[in-house]
Amino acid sequence: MKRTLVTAALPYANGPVHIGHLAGAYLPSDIYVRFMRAIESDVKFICGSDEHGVPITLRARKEGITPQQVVDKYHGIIKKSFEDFGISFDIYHRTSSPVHHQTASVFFSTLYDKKIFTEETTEQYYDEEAKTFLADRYITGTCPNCSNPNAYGDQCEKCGKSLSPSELINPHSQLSGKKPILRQTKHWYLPLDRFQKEWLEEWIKSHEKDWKNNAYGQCKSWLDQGLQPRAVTRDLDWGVPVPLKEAEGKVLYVWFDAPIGYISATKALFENTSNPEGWEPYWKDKDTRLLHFIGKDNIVFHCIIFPAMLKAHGEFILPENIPANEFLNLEGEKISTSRNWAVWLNEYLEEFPGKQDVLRYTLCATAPENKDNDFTWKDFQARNNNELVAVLGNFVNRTLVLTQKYFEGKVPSASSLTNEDQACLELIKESPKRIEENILKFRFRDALFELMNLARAGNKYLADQEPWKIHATNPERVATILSVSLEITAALAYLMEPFLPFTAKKLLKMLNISSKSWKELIDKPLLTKGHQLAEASLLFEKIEDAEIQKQIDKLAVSKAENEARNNGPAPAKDSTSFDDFQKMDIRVGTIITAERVPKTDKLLKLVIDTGLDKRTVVSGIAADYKPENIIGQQVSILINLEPRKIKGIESQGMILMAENAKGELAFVAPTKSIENGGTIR
Ligand code: B3M
Ligand code: ZN
Repeated sequence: MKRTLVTAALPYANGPVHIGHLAGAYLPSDIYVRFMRAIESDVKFICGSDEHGVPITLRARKEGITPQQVVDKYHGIIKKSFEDFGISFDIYHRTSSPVHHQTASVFFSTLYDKKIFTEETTEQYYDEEAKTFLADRYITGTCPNCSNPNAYGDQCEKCGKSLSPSELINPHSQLSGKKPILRQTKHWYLPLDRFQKEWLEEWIKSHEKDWKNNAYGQCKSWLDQGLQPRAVTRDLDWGVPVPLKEAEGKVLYVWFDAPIGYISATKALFENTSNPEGWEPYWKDKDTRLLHFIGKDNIVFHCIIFPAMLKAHGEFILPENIPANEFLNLEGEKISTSRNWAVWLNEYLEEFPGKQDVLRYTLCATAPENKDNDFTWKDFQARNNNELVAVLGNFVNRTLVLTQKYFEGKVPSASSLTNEDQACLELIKESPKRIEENILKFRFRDALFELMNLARAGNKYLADQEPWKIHATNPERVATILSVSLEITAALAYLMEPFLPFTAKKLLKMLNISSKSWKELIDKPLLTKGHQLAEASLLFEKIEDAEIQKQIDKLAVSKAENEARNNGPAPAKDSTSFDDFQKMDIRVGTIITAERVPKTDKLLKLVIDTGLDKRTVVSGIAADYKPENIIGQQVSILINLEPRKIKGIESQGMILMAENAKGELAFVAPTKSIENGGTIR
């Protein structure tokens, strides 16, 4: 293989990253790349923040800041988490950068000039109040497939079906909450239907054997249903502007620009070097292997849509493989940002400082490679205590401490070798091959298992040979045993690097050696006789029950908070006396005039006939009711509330409203007509 370009999915810069992200795309790709570097293969590792798309603009609205402020904030947090966990990108770029805007814009123009796109004017949902079209997540409604009432315009997160806004039942705007109207707008489409017949179907079928089942299976089902033209532009104001005069106010669809982000990041990597064109072979030379590491929710974009774009463009190679992982659950439940059901990488490091490798180890050992998998804190603890501490750490520590004790930390020389000694030395030569074979097939769990197998073999060897028992009688044999153990230790230091880079560094330092190409591990001994080792310290520490319980309790709090927020009604208030209740004078009234209070979103000025008088009330119901629709509506009005000035208007009372958890309001009115002035008690 001449050259490899590895990409990891660009995370949306709308929140920090959690263990599901790490296990899905970033840890496997990092292990792969570190391995490639260890065998001295030409590899570049590309990632960056995906800074466009509706999730970002929605987040900005929610936090009351601009989209740029959102992406600046989260780009920094995400970048730091990746660095902290040793995810060794050659570049972590961002799609709000000028290089990216330019690259994406030119990419679109190239396809446009080649007359690839079809153009279509269709009716799209439009929010009259917010004066904007409602793309993707700006619109929600009921899923036609599973009846989930909170499906998005682009996807139902409950059943996973990909949707278009027009398929939603009872759609409403995320901006105003209103039912949107249909309005005409023109967009540009990638003719996937045409590509399917011309080459795409055949190309995907040619990968039946080498792609993982999830990627191949999802593609197959899309192809079986027949691909449809796909719009690559949107009516939004955040994104890469469509470079056409007639497309003012439109931007590229985020899934059109984001994968181009891989290209612009590769460009940026070479930008200020002596070889600014150096990026091109990584994207254009057919001897380059392009690999996209992703989570399963991104499969169609990387297996169908992006390859279609690359091929249509004409200058680029297509991906060779798309190693997609399934999902990682947490304590038996789907990881969820909105429910705060996650282990955030930044928070993990606060609670377990210096223990990046423990998480890397656990996530690799339980990686959701072929099916969804579960992360539990108990398993995390067990993997640390029973595997990292008791096997790997214990073996290394005993070897180093005994060498210090018996040989003043100098590597002793081996004399005649027993079968057991030889078996260990054989395994040292076998292990890199077995690890390599698994990594190249994207089987990272198996690769890690082979690494631990070597540690396990070393641990058993030492326990069986018991050098501490024969030191007085047979020092020569002890020298041999420790020299074999040290060879295993050195091999572990090199071989663990892709998986446990922080520990590898520590161990290399203790062994007083520097890292080495794996090619050199095969023939020569790794340590020379008489080599002086440095001071030893423990590689791993036991994690106590109390630390784990703290994490479990933290999740229990998230769960309780969610239940209170989502499912249950507000908790009951303290009791009140009947007398206090009797003090309130609540009457039936009728709205006789209604108008909006200028310069406010929510307020209406109402005049109510209370049967006793006609009085003015200012009420915060404008999001739910239009003034012209509520004239004549009977209401319940608290008439003896002290008058208050609201926006300069004296409000003489308060009308009663029912409210649900989403904040939607409804009048509380008699179910048959009662004269104005009737009492409510
Ligand atoms: N940002 C979706 C995601 O984070 C998207 C990936 C883009 S990769 C080009 O799942
Ligand atoms: Zn659904």
